[in-house]
Amino acid sequence: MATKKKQTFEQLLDPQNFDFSTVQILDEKGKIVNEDLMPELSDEELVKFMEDMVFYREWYARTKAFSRQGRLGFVAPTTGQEASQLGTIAATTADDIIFPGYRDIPQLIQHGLPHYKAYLWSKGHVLGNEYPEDFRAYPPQIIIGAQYIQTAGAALGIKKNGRKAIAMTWTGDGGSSQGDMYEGINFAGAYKAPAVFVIQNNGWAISTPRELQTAAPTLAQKAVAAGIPGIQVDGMDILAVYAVTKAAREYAIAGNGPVLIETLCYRYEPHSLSGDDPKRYQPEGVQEHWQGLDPLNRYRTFLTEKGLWSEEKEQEVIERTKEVAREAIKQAEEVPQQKISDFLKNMFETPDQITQEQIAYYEAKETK
Ligand SMILES: Cc1ncc(C[n+]2csc(CCOP(=O)(O)OP(=O)(O)O)c2C)c(N)n1
Ligand SMILES: [Mg+2]
Repeated sequence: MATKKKQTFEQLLDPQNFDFSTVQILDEKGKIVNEDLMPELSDEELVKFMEDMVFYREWYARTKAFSRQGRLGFVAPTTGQEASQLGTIAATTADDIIFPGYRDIPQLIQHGLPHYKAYLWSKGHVLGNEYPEDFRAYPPQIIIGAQYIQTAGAALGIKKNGRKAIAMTWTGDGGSSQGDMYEGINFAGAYKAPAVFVIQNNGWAISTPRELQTAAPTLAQKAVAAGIPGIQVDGMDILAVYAVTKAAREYAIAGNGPVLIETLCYRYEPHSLSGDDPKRYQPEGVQEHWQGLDPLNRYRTFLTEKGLWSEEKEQEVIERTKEVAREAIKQAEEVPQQKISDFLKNMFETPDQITQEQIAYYEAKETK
């Protein structure tokens, strides 16, 4: 998968670089294969990556169990995408504004969203979308690709305010076919707005394979037409994802404009827990292929060989995660159920006539 050619960040961040071979630092066997791009990280920081990946694999397992018990609403599986999600968000700071998609709940929580709010959002509760004033994030976007436009605008705002920060967003391989994605990167490129655009290419948009999204050999090369750098990275390698995103952030903050990053990854589970069956649209053997590239397995080998990880440590993280998830669902369930009228009141700042009529109708019903 990875290139054997020597890569430097200078070359990768050159808008005229038309070599989109995959950046990899840690291979599937847990060996460092690209020492030159290795980020400078302390042992604690290296361990934190593993803790985070173990945490979100277990968090998803808990979330799935709550969903199966009928206690949640919409849930988009994240298993398999840990390195892609956590490596990108790890390169941001609290000053950056993030625009996640519906699958990007881990990034939101890492950025500061209280865990129980993630569950309120899943339940469709309006309070799941209500964030503290100083929390620089937008609720998960459902309209595929729309977050790219919002990110371009927010990044221009950051530039105009002279802040040293970026706006960052994620969409999928499916989202990379949407007009919004092209408009977003084009606008941000023209205004040299400090944005980092991520395409998490997990191979499918529900049941539509990546091959039917575009004839382009990579999604990273879509950056070329916008005149901005595009980088394809092994999305199962947290070190590479982090290193590339960090370099992109620095490039954007230095005033050079946005960067597009494609992370090659895979989701082990269905598109959502609402019913699709990947066996009906994914060829046999695909799951096994990607399991051989698993982000946790390779990183566990790497850390264990360095004497920084053990089974006991992993078990500790899993137990802590179960506790956090139990507390989060409890807190979410303690929040009074939302009334239909409250939901409608949140549709518009000034409700139109039809919405006003509906609010009156439901208020009358609710007071009976
Ligand atoms: C504009 C728009 N069109 C269609 C949909 C329905 N839809 C929801 S998820 C999805 C697939 C998106 O796939 P991808 O961008 O690859 O992200 P992934 O779910 O694989 O992470 C579609 C078509 C939508 N939400 N918004
Ligand atoms: Mg996809």
